[in-house]
Amino acid sequence: MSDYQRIQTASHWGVYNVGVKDGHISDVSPFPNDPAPIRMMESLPQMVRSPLRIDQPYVRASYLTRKHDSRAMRGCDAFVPVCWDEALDLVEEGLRRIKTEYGNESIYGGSYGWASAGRLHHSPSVLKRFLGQFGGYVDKAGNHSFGAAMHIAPYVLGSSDVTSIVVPWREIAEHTELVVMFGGANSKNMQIDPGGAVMHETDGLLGAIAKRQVRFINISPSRDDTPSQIDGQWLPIIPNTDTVLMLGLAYVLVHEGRHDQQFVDKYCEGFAPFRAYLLGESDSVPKNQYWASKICGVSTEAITSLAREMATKRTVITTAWSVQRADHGEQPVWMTIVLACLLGQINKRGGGFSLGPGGVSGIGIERPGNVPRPTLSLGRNPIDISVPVGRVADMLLNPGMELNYNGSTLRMPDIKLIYSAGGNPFHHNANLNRFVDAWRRPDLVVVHEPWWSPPAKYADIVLPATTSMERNDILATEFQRHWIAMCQVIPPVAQSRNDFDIFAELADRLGFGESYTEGRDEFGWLEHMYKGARQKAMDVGYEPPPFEDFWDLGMYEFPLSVTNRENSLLSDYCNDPKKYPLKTRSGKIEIFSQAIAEYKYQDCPPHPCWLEPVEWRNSPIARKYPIHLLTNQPAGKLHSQLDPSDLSVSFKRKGKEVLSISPTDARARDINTGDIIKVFNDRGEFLACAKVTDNILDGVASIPTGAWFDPADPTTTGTIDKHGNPNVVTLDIGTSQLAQGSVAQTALVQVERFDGDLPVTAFQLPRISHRS
Ligand SMILES: Nc1nc2c(c(=O)[nH]1)N[C@H]1C(S)=C(S)[C@@H](COP(=O)(O)OP(=O)(O)OC[C@H]3O[C@@H](n4cnc5c(=O)[nH]c(N)nc54)[C@H](O)[C@@H]3O)O[C@H]1N2
Ligand SMILES: Nc1nc2c(c(=O)[nH]1)N[C@H]1C(S)=C(S)[C@@H](COP(=O)(O)OP(=O)(O)OC[C@H]3O[C@@H](n4cnc5c(=O)[nH]c(N)nc54)[C@H](O)[C@@H]3O)O[C@H]1N2
Ligand SMILES: [Mo]
Repeated sequence: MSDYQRIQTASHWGVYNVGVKDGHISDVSPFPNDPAPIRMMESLPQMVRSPLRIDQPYVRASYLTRKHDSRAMRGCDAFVPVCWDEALDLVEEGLRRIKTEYGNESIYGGSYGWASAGRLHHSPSVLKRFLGQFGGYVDKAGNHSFGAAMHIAPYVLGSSDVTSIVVPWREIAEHTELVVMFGGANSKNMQIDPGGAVMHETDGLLGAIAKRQVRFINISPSRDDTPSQIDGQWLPIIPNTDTVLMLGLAYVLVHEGRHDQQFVDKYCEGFAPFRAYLLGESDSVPKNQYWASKICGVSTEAITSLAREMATKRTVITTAWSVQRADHGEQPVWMTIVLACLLGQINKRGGGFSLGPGGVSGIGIERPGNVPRPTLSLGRNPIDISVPVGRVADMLLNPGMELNYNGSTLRMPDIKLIYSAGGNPFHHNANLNRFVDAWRRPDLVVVHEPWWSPPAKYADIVLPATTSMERNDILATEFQRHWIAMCQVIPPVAQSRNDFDIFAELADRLGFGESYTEGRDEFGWLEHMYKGARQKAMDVGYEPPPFEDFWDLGMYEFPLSVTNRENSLLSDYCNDPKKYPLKTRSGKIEIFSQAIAEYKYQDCPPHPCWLEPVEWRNSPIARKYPIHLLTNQPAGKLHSQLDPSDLSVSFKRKGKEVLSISPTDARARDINTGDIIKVFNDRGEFLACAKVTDNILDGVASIPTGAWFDPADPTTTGTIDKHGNPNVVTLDIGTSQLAQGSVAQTALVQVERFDGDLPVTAFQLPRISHRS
């Protein structure tokens, strides 16, 4: 008799059922309610028993004998298998010593990363709960996704919640005539949601939009950024010059008197100094269509006619997060808002602006309001230091350095211990060769990972973590209207343990086990978290069932009818600006910010401006490195997660990531589709496989991120990456002193054909050495 069960679990890329027969995964099927399930759901069931799973704790060989004197060996050493007790002894000893000698401000627990879905077993959260109770840790500030937007928006709109300030797709389907997309809205990105996509609804909504023949203009260096359902117009633009095009459009509107002066007078602060800049009264440079065209590469006719069309049609302006992930990334965000104000449609249905629609699945989807989430309390962090996520290498390399950041000065702490769980620093950080040097500075690096991914290989002590399929949890995210029961599908693989339980044992050893667990086990916590959220939900009129019923049913769907959320921040303000002033200094939308003026930042002036990026087509260094490299999100995986899965590998060629390059640029370099190529600048070099396509602008190349870091010779820094990890060439400066955001999309490179091949070894196990 065979025993078969179907068990529901979930991931960032969807809810799915796993068939388990005689203890083995036999099949995977999508969540029946999901209108457009995606293939990525097959990848985790496939990877869960991969030979790359870390089967037990390991310690870097020379750490065992020489401790931190051997830190330069991080990433190139063998690993010694040890039992859990010995591994935890070493972690405990390291934590105690470093706390005693250097204090908690020497512990970095910022651990950026998407980890996996689920509210209890979210590894960066359990890490923070643990380190907070241990006396505190240095945290991260901002994010890689929309770091510039979330820092500039409070000054302009009085809120950092940029993901909520969008015109819903349904409203676009019903009311909008024209969508002007800076950076497009690439369908591949709508597969996932942070914490879990449940309903992939954008597909259907974009289908409805396509039927109504709303006009879409994709302003991007890449034609592929038009959503797949939409037959849009491609208006190619030179990377990092979106602000220029927006200024050119604004100029035409103002110069021709087509802007909405009444809207500006009523709702905006500080138009006069911006107008003087726009018209060239303050610097003798009118930002007209002729000026703009020369810089951004869009013709003067196209700029003029687009501005006129925008003024006559119900228009939504959208700006992808990628556009602000660039030097001076605050400016295109600010300028998007100003341009929408000039059109005066923010208070009209189907008009206005969106920051990052389509960045993930749930953005722009109607959601009920006030949906609470079951959460694990992080507790207090007694150390009040947070370092911007893109400045981690600066922190590790330059303790004591002073960094101007958002109106204050941050003194970089002296980090002795990095504790990382749920992120891949060798994916999310830029300028990886410099980052590897930085990572080799602290005394101790502890990593929890399910797989032998780059962070595991670059650790001193590696503790094997379970995946979401090996534990019980609850999916609840801000972008979806469901709570989903995530049920354990299989027992923990090999000796892996839940991150939560690893920290519970460490807390016990360190004397605060009771306060860390509060006496609860996994189901105790799930029930506790659920009950707290259920009470909040009932207080505002929802009726989620008691925990046992929820778990049996497997889900609760919040009805849309209770309090449907519209673009509430701006609609409330526009309906009644006196009653609902914005939380900006003036209470209005700020075209000029006195607060920013007081900072006197050259790289972030008090109104939106064109500031040249450090690297772009017209920089002096473009003579040596003439290709602007764009590094977008991968279609077949989430960042670096599941990179070895069949789906992810199917997007590679010759085992390497695929770089798109224009026919003109390819011809000049004698490159054909399928050739192995070398991409390089002064920061580093990587191999990729070429795809020659006229979907990309001349002078631009594009490669998806996520290839596991694979340096040819890890014993030194700076050797060629064999796999196509573009972060060996990206730049690790901040967008400006204001946001200090990441600038991944600002990088110039040269591309040439590479004769021969260096096979990828990123998916091999590290060297394992056994003690005699
Ligand atoms: N060049 C360039 N670089 C970029 C970007 C770009 O546009 N260009 N984009 C940036 C952006 S927006 C982001 S958000 C970042 C993303 O960067 P990250 O979020 O760091 O990337 P992930 O690959 O999702 O890393 C998650 C890691 O957690 C591990 N993991 C998964 N589940 C668990 C678990 O339960 N427990 C533990 N302990 N570990 C787990 C996975 O194996 C994986 O190694 O990358 C950034 N990097
Ligand atoms: N499948 C999948 N989906 C994902 C992710 C993933 O890893 N895999 N990651 C998720 C995460 S964490 C995030 S933050 C979002 C990111 O969402 P986005 O930032 O919107 O996504 P990207 O793919 O980085 O960039 C979108 C496009 O912007 C264009 N672009 C780049 N630079 C410029 C520029 O200067 N000007 C203009 N006009 N266009 C430019 C590029 O052609 C690129 O294809 O995606 C999310 N979605
Ligand atoms: Mo992101």
